[in-house]
Amino acid sequence: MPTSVDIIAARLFDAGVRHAFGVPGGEVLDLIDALERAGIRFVLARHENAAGFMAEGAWHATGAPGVLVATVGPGMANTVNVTANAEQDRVPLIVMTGCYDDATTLRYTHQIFDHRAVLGPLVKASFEARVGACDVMIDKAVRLALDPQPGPVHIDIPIGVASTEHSPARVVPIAATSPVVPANLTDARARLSAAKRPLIVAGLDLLNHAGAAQAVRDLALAHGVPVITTYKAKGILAEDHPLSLGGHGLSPKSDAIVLPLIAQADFVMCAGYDPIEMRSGWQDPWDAARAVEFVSAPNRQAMHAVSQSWVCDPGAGMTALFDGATLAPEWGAQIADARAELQAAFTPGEDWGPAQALAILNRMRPDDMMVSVDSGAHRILMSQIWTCFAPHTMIQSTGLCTMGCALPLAMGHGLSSGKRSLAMMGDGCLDMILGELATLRDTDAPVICTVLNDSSLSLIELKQRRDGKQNTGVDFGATNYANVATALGLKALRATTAEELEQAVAEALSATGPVLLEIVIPRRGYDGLI
Ligand SMILES: Cc1ncc(C[n+]2csc(CCOP(=O)(O)OP(=O)(O)O)c2C)c(N)n1
Repeated sequence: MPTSVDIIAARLFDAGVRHAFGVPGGEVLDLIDALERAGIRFVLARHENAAGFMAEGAWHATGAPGVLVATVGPGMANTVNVTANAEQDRVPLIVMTGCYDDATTLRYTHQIFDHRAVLGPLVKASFEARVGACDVMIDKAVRLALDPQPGPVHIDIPIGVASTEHSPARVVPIAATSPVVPANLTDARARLSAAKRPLIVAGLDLLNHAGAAQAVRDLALAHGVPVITTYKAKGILAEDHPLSLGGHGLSPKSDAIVLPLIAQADFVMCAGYDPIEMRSGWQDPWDAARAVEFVSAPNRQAMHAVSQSWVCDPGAGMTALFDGATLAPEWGAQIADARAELQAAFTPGEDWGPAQALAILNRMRPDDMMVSVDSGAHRILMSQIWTCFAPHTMIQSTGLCTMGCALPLAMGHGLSSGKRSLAMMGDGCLDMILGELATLRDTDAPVICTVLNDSSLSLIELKQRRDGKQNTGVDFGATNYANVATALGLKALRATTAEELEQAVAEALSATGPVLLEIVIPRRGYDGLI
């Protein structure tokens, strides 16, 4: 007879899960044991938050929900940031925490607080595992996490429930929902056909529906419609294509080029566009009368307005909208001009600094290499400089914008896909999760962990200086990250000039195991760049 955790583990395996990430405690040992028995490898991280990002990386690689395991009390408390991230960044993360049985909590208080109340506001649902219904619960958790817009689900597993044997209650899993083709498209179709300057604004919802990104790309190419994406949707149309205007959302410098263009569009089609990624400059970027949208979840935000909004698979919605369309866009040279302006705005100057470093990496890495990027000035610059040739090739925290995500994202991705990936971090971000370099060593994940070392929280320092405030709490002492990595037993490379970086990148790319690549850049190097 299986135990509760055997049932949970078997159902997660059926859902495609092959890795779970976390930090153990006595309260989750049964669960970890069951996961391993079911064929789900448990990966020990150094912090639960990083483990959650590894789980997200695994989801990006496989499409199966991410699984994070944390123990009672402090372990659970460490999951808050990554659970908030999963809510903001639409990640199907299943957070499983160990807890005490009801009878125990009536008198025992050590490490005990209400896990479900803590995570409640952040998750789609929080379950407590019950004997006799674990299969029903885990099926619900998987479906809720994945459909229709992904998000986190929490499961608290009391110790006594975990080890209780019982037979499964229900074998048939809950069916995934099928795409719905929207109706009432007559007016929008007429407006599309009459449009002279149509524009597609593509967002992250497109990535979560099978074939949707490809459908929108094919429509744009077939009808000659230019595409702007958010950072998460970068690569839906290869960014070297003449119709691609690249990814946007956080750079005032790039916004100054694309927002005026959007204002001139006479028909804006928002395809899976979720403004949770966008900075405040993206409030009302178009005239509502000239815009329509296809979204996974009802538009309850007030960042932008549209004349018609359909809740559906945005790929199916866009395909239905274009059905029978004959377009003759008349953008003239405007798109090519905007592309040239964007290119010029983010082409590095002569001086050694972050733009030059990122441009070298962008030029030398393989086109299909998955890259993750952390939060800070480096992320904004990289999102503008990096050329994505396909969707899902650049991952980052774009809703919550939390620090400390890039290395674990790349590790989870690399461990699941077996493919070499690149993590790009600021030094403040790496400092936050330095212990995960030990996880990188232990897992042997095929990751090049790159750190831009300028001894500063540059994004915040820039804002502080711009606002005329005193320099405080943003600069810190110099760390030699290559030495740290060497001490941990990792292969380490260090570059302080463009020439050294070219050599280091070539060496890092030819290695197979994990590498730490430290790039030393001057402080205040982001001035004027983003
Ligand atoms: C967990 C968390 N704490 C604080 C912030 C605010 N914040 C955003 S970017 C940033 C600086 C990041 O510094 P670094 O990693 O050195 O990157 P840089 O800005 O220098 O590129 C800070 C503190 C955040 N986004 N997340």
